[in-house]
Parts: sequence; C-alpha cells; structure tokens
Amino acid sequence: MAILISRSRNFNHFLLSTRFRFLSRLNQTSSKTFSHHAKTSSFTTAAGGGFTKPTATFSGESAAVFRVERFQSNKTGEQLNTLYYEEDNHHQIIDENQVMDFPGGQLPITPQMKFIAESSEKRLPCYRVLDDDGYPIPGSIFEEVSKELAVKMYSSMVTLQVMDTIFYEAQRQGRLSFYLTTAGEEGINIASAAALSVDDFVLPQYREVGVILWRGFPLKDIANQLFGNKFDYGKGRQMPCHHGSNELNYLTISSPIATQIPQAAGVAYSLKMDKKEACAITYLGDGSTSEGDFHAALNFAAVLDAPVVFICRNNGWAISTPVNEQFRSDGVASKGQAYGIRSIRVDGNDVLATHSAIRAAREMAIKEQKPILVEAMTYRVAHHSTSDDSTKYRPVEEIEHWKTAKSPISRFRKWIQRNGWWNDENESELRGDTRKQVLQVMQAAEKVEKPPLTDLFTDVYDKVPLNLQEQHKFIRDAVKKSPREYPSDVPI
Ligand SMILES: Cc1ncc(C[n+]2csc(CCOP(=O)(O)OP(=O)(O)O)c2C)c(N)n1
Ligand SMILES: [Mg+2]
Repeated sequence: MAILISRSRNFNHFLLSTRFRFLSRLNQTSSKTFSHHAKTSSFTTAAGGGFTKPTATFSGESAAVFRVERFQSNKTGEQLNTLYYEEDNHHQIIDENQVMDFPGGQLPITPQMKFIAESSEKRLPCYRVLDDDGYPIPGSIFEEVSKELAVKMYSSMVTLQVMDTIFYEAQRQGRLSFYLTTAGEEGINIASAAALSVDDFVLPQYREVGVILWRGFPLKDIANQLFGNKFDYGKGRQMPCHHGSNELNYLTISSPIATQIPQAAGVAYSLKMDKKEACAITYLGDGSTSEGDFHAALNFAAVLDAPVVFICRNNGWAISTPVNEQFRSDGVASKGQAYGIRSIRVDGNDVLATHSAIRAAREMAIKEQKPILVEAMTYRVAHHSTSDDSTKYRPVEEIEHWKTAKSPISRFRKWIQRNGWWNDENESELRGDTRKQVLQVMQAAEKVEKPPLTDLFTDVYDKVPLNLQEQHKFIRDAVKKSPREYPSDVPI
C-alpha cells in the first residue's frame, strides 16, 4: 500500500534562548505531516529541538504498521529519517509493508527509482533583519541590542575600517611587507565577536581581525605584529596579519587555508570532555570549503557532537575564483545537512541578523553539544590582499556597489542614527580619534627593533636539535660573509 509523505518546511524550528523575542515562534518544533492516502489516517509527530529521537508510528485501520524507530546507539539512524523527508517538496511513494533494516537505522522503501536532485530546487533563504536602508523588515525576529552594545559594535566597525585604510596605505608606501583588509566584512567580524564569550575559542582564517580587537587586543599589538618587531608575540616569524593571543583564546592564524577547521572540531571536543560552558568558533572563506579539511572537520564535529560553530564568510570570491567555480551546491549552508549539521544562511552585512544568528548558534552548540554551520553572505570589497588587483577579474561597478549601497557599516549607522543613538558629530569625533590612535601605534611599532636572529630557532623544541643548530651556524656565517645581503635592522 502506498502512502504519501510530505514535510512542512520550517526553517525556524529550533529551540532558542528565552532572550529572543521570537521565542514562541521558535519553540515550535519541526513537524512532519504524514498522510495515509488510502485509509487517511494522518497525524503530526514532533522532533523537539531538531534531533530528539523521532518516533513516529503509523497505525490505521490497516494491519500494516510502519514504525520509524532508530537504534538508540546510532544517531545516524535518527538523521537518516530527517534527511529523507527533507529532500524536497515532491511527494514520494512509500511501500509501507517494506522496510530496510540498515545498521544506521530503518529505511523506508519506495518502488520509484528517483534520484535526489543535484541541488534543492529552491535556494535556501537568507535571514535578514535590516533592509539596505537600515529599516527593520516587518516581522523580523532578532535579539534586541542595547544602545551601549549597538554603539560599541558600530564604533568597532569604524575602527576596523580606519585601521585597514591606514595599514593598507602603509603597505603601498613600502613600510609593511603585506596586508589584507576586512573591507565589506566588518559586519561579520564585529557582530559575531559580540555574540561570543571570551571563554569561547576562536580559530580564525585571516579576515577576522575585528574579532581579536573586540576581545581587547590593543591596536599597538596589531601594529607590532604587522611590523614583526621584538614586541610581536610571534617574534616576527609569521607574515603580517597573522596575529594570535593565548590570553584572549584566539588561536594564531595559519597561512595554509582550512587547517583551522578540523582544529576547531578538536578544540570543541576537548571543551566537551572538560565539560566547559564554552564552544569553539572557526571562521572560513567560501574558498576553504573546497579543501578536504573542511569536509573532514564537519564530519568529525557532527559524529563527535562537538560544540563548534563554523562561520563561513561567503564573500563571493577566493582570490580570483568566483563562487560559481568553487561549488555547484546552493552555497555552503546546504552542505551542513549532508553532514547532519544544523545550518543557517544569514545576511552577513546585516549586523542585527548576524549577531542574532551567531548568538543562537553559540547557545545551541553549548546547550545541545553539537556543531552548527552558519553561512554569512557578504562581499569582499577589497582586493584579496596587497598582492592582488581584483579589477583584473571583476567589474569595478560591482565592487563600488558593494562598497557603497551594500556597506554593513552604513546600513547599521542608519539604524542607530534613526534610534537617536548616533549623530554626525559622534561620527567625525570617532573617525578623527581612531585615525590619530592608529597612526600613533604604527609610527611607534615601526621604530621598535626586530627580534634577534636567534629567535628564528627557538620556541619549537625544548632543546634545539642538531640540524637546527647547524642551520643557525650556517646563517650566521652567511651574514658575516655578506652583511649587506641581510636586513640591517635585525640584531645578530
Ligand atoms: C592550502 C592553501 N592553498 C592555497 C592557498 C593560497 N590562498 C590564500 S587565500 C586563498 C583564497 C581563500 O579564499 P576564501 O577561503 O574564500 O577566503 P577569502 O580570502 O575570500 O576571505 C588562497 C587560494 C593557501 N594559503 N593555502
Ligand atoms: Mg572568499
């Protein structure tokens, strides 16, 4: 006998904090409607919190009983059930007299040979609160922010913008070897940082300097790192923009793309073992999702129920590779489900939406001990780095459009200004003060001497091994032989 199974698509079906205005709506659990088209026994079963054990029993006048029960020991079994019905809105014929007992759980049987579509026919919607003019979208649901928090978030975005402009220009003047900006992505940086606790471990990619600033990393330390001087925590051994802080639970950036993602799954698992009220947060770009590390990390995190929030900044580009050459899927959020990870797509240039989504994600990750994937939609307004010229591969008008009409900073400013929390005077004061501060720390850091050559060989091994001792001697001999070939400002 055939029955029709349909699933109501409800993107707001996860339990969230009581701090959320939209609690009553979100407390609705995901609902599946099963209807029996021959004997018409239909009912709804709820899977509270998204993944509590779904137990649905079909019993009607028919003697056939279809029980969807999952092996207690196997979470995949639970998820297979969810995934099956989530596939699309098409009705699927199921033979209720048959069932496949699979180690991962029971599978319904269909006589139809139906392939799952490459991508869902409908694109995942993007959660937004403020429209491009900074007006709240009617009916939008978000966590309210106080005046103090809103002004702090806005000021931090401006600081980021001013800092980026000055350091970018300094690189162009030849004072720094390299720089990359967060331009266009200030919203994701600051709104996500504000949604976290300093106990949460951040594993950044590289375009998230706003997160460490938000945690209290001083501008002077940013400048010391950029100049690789003796006050740089990394002792000049990393490229510029590779900052980190043990004290602030912000892991030092690594250049190889995506290495931070499986590390975040590991950090999260360790927090879980230690029963900490904290999670790991990792940032990644759309380009990083093409690395094997991304896939291994998502799978590990899902299987180990690791409390980690993966924040993908989908900014449209991975250097010169556009997203349509990066993946065929509907972006990144859609990939989460394949790994059994709850996911959301959010407007990353909307500070209120991003702040709410990351707060909710963090809360779910910690309370429910599971990973969450957030795809934040944005645009990389700047060149990839100072080693790139993006006008070679994308239209200047496109860049301009995102820089002006779509700027997360001006959108948020309109909102706080309309609330009476900000005015033009505040604006010029903030920009002036920040500019002065950045110039001051830059000039000071530039004058500080570099770390000694010896530091190249320390901090990895307890006792410097023989091969490194040999290299140390080799470089000293080389400097002695041709002193003019080596930087004069590095103490030997
Ligand atoms: C393993 C590895 N491959 C290639 C590179 C060179 N590389 C540096 S950044 C980058 C693009 C990354 O793009 P995305 O993840 O989208 O981040 P975005 O720069 O857009 O923020 C590439 C290919 C690298 N650093 N590491
Ligand atoms: Mg990118």
